[in-house]
Amino acid sequence: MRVVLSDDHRSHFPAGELYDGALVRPFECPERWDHVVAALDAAGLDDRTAPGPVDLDRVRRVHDPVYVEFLEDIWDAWVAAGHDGEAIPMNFPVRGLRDDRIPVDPEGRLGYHAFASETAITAGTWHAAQASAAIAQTAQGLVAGGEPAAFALCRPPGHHASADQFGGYCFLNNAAIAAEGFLADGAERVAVLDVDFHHGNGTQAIFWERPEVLFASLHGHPEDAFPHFLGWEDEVGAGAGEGTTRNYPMRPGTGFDVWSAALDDACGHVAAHRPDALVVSLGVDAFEEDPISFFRLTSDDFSAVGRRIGALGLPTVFVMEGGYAVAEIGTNVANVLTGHLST
Ligand code: SP5
Ligand code: ZN
Repeated sequence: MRVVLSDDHRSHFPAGELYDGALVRPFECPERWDHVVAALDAAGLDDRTAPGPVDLDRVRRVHDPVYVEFLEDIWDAWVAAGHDGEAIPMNFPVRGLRDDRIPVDPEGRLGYHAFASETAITAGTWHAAQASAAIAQTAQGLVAGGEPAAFALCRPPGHHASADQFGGYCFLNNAAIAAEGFLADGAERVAVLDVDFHHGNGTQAIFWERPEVLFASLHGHPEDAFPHFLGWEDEVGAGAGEGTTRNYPMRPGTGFDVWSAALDDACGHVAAHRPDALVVSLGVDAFEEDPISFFRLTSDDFSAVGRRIGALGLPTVFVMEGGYAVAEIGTNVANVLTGHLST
């Protein structure tokens, strides 16, 4: 399997994540990438490719141009306004406030384009976010060109980012960018299967009314888990896209018996959609030892996840999302990929 990766992710590493009432070292840290690379080495997944330059025109098929411009210039605007610290959004156009005006002040712009406060923007964030999107684009291009599967080792992750909002450690929605890439390259239908512990709210919102893109997500129930305000089972899409969104919210303590039954059901919907390509939002935070999540998948279970996805027999791009048990993240990712290769 081709693996697309680059070192550019290191330019994004905020000093602080707002967590438990304090600024802590972010869970989404550069060593996650190092551990994945080491485990890919150990598993013999050594067919490495560097990404090409990011295609921002294609990024704008997913993201609002005003949002792309925001990501591009917010750090400089923040610094120019006299701020010393990292750019952290703090207030938002929620119930009772207006969202039809974009503020000029950087603090207001940050809040307008964010849905959560844990994620800081720093000097190197835009560089890393673009590089991460480029990795997804390159992996998608390889699979569109005939490779059976590719792994996009994206960092920062993407599935929480909507057309015009960041948060949940995500800025550009790499999986959605890959899915749109397949459509731009001639695919008629695409599926996005999101196995990250958290609901892929950004991806769901992006494809909500899109009949050609099936989105299916397995995740912690919104009554119990971030992002808290999306991911119920009754969310199935709207308009022409009604029926092409599927949600599998699950409760604290969920183990592989229940989780894999949901995966089977989701895979059934993927197969019924008859997609030309599959994008997997591959977070491994459903792992039993993940520090911020509550499912109970073991490292061996991740091999079975790869085999189940491989049984679909579809051209597949795996896009790295979350996973915060840093010591085991590599093993869990490699297990999915080698499980997939074994089919
Ligand atoms: C890509 C991805 O996995 N993003 C996840 C972002 C989660 N951010 C908020 C985490 C809040 C966690 N609260 C957990 C309490 C555990 N006791
Ligand atoms: Zn996650």
